[in-house]
Amino acid sequence: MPAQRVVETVCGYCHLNCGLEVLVKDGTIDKVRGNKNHPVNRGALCRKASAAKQMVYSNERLTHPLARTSGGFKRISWEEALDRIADKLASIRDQHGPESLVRYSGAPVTEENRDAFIQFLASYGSPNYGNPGHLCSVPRRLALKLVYGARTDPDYADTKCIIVWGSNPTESMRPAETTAYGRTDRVIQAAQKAGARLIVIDPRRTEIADAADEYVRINPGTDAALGLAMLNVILEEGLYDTDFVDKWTLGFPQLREHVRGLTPEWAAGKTGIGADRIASLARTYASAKPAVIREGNGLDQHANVVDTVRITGILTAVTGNLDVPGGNVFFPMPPVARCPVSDPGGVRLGSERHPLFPMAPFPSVVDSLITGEPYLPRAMIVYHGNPLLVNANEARVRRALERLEFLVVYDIFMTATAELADIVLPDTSDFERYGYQSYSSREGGIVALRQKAIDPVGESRPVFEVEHELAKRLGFGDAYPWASNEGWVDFKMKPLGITLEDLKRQPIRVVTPPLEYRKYMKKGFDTPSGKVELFAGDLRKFGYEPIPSHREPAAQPSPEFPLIGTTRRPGVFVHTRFRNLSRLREIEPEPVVRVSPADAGARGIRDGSRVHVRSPRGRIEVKATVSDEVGPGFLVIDFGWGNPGDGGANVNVLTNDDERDPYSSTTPNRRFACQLEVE
Ligand SMILES: Nc1nc2c(c(=O)[nH]1)N[C@H]1C(S)=C(S)[C@@H](COP(=O)(O)OP(=O)(O)OC[C@H]3O[C@@H](n4cnc5c(=O)[nH]c(N)nc54)[C@H](O)[C@@H]3O)O[C@H]1N2
Ligand SMILES: Nc1nc2c(c(=O)[nH]1)N[C@H]1C(S)=C(S)[C@@H](COP(=O)(O)OP(=O)(O)OC[C@H]3O[C@@H](n4cnc5c(=O)[nH]c(N)nc54)[C@H](O)[C@@H]3O)O[C@H]1N2
Ligand code: SF4
Ligand SMILES: [Mo]
Repeated sequence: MPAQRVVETVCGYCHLNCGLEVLVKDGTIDKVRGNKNHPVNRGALCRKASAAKQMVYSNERLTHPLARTSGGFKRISWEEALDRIADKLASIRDQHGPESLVRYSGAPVTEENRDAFIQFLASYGSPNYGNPGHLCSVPRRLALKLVYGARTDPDYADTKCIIVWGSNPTESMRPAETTAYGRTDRVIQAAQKAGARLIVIDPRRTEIADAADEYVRINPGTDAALGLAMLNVILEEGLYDTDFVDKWTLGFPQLREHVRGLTPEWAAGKTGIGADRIASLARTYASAKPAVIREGNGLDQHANVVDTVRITGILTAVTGNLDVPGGNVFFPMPPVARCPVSDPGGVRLGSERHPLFPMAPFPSVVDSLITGEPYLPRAMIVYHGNPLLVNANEARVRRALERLEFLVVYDIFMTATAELADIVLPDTSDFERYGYQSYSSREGGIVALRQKAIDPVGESRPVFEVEHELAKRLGFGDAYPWASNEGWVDFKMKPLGITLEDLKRQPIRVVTPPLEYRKYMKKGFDTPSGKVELFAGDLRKFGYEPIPSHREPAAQPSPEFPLIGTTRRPGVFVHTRFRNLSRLREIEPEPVVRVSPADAGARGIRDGSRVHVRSPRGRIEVKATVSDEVGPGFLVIDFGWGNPGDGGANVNVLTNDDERDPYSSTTPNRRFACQLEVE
């Protein structure tokens, strides 16, 4: 009889971290299915996870360390790889100082990824920790922290009105940042069925826009103008919550003065939305009580993101929708342990220009590599990320990465970034190692165990074991707080009073008291004044304005580049991943530019034509799809292509990294001027 077992675990392919059951037969994965007991997906399985077996056993997996030689990459042993990395990092530290090492990890889709090499970097002595955070969540979190102390998530269950603002939850499956509501692809529909009005604000008419009661097409990067004009209507017409504003906000008179002239007529020309429509949107949102705003990643990837989300946060607060049932709520999260690193000192790259950003923004790392100011980074460890393809202006990022003395890439597949590396390390997949995931919910903060279901494929090794091996070689292994992924889980669980063994017995646990509303009544808000800061006076110290504003995006149509391009995230993939899985590739075989019938007609472009898109930064070739999802004057191009062997063009060849958000260094990856041409 073959040995069979079912391993309860957590998917790590995207931020949802759904619960899975893995059927293991004779030590290999036989089948993956959704776990009915998991609070996120309740048994559902998406197309990506149903291709999990193909991913794990792909013959393109990295199965042993590789070193660059003049004749291409050559196989080396782990001993040699670890020794070479440690020797090089030791000599760089001695010659140039520890801050010359930069850590980049990808989107923190798992908590291993979030923590990977953080402890290592600080123990080594470098403050230069980064990821694509400047394009993803971190600017939104920073904005909401400035207004009311922390991020909120929508409390959909009892709401009357939902604004999906720059989010595409049908594809991203992400109706919030961390909250487990049940089957996430259905939460919003369920609220709608229960009577909530759904409004979607997006430059592209997405699937959820089609399902909405109201779709508002907006010119990308102009949401701050829309939000300010909504505030103008709400304040002028007295539609705000006077009691909350009086007791719990700071700077209402200044805000009122600030938005006085910012009328719907003022915003109409900027946003492309009619003035009447803006006024009615403001009235609908302010009078439907309670109401939620789901601020999504569509707001992040613009050069005015922080002020934009400060404005949406202010809308939530002044309408009395903050931390109330059916509003935007501070959900409880598990208080897991933080890495015990202390501040290693040194000047973090980008900190002079972006003093409030909690890490080294990648565009600032690129600047330093190009200019040598304030100093030249020498080495980079890339874990679970693909910085060459995902950052704006691929050509400049490539030039920057080529200036590194030493690049280590630790992935499960060969990537465009890994092709530039000196050493490539093979990681285990999510099914081959331990980890855990935190979630919030109405019932309380939740942790769930990611279990090792099978032995590592090839010679792949999990991250915390590798970190520890390097720490030992560099002389700081003794004090290291864990030596393996298992040790790391135990460490993180300590404040909860549980261990990995406890989690194995009960892999999904609610570990905090249930959600409470209006917590500010007891403890105020986590801002300098303890109130919601409509006017954040402390920002002056850092050279920022206390009240958020709209800034016109730099990319505007011109005779040479008359169109505005933005990007789409194809839901069957995750960023640059999975193009090598035939099951998914059948659904989305190649990157596409969506173009309006008017712009296609004017250029003689038909559905399926091969076209070139040209911007001031470069040119790519893609297939055209003629669609009224897109308004005239705009293009939507698929993001995530460009890895070796995928045959598709990277849209970030076209994007621009000159314009930056002053707080977060965010580049406008979702707005660039371009032209569409047939050969
Ligand atoms: N124009 C444009 N640019 C964008 C975006 C956009 O929408 N438009 N989106 C932005 C956003 S929101 C984000 S978050 C970033 C994403 O940026 P990244 O996170 O850097 O990109 P990914 O493609 O997710 O890279 C993840 C890498 O991890 C590898 N990987 C997968 N599983 C494992 C594992 O278990 N271990 C290890 N070691 N590696 C693994 C994959 O093979 C892949 O190479 O891109 C940003 N850039
Ligand atoms: N299948 C799948 N799931 C994923 C990912 C993936 O790559 N694939 N990526 C994960 C990651 S890292 C993230 S960050 C989340 C993101 O998940 P969400 O926050 O839901 O964001 P997106 O799915 O990128 O959708 C953003 C929407 O904003 C729109 N948009 C672009 N610019 C603007 C603008 O200026 N204003 C407004 N109002 N809208 C704008 C876009 O057209 C798009 O429809 O998804 C996660 N989940
Ligand atoms: S939605 Fe994301 S986390 Fe859930 S099964 Fe699919 S890829 Fe995995
Ligand atoms: Mo992201």
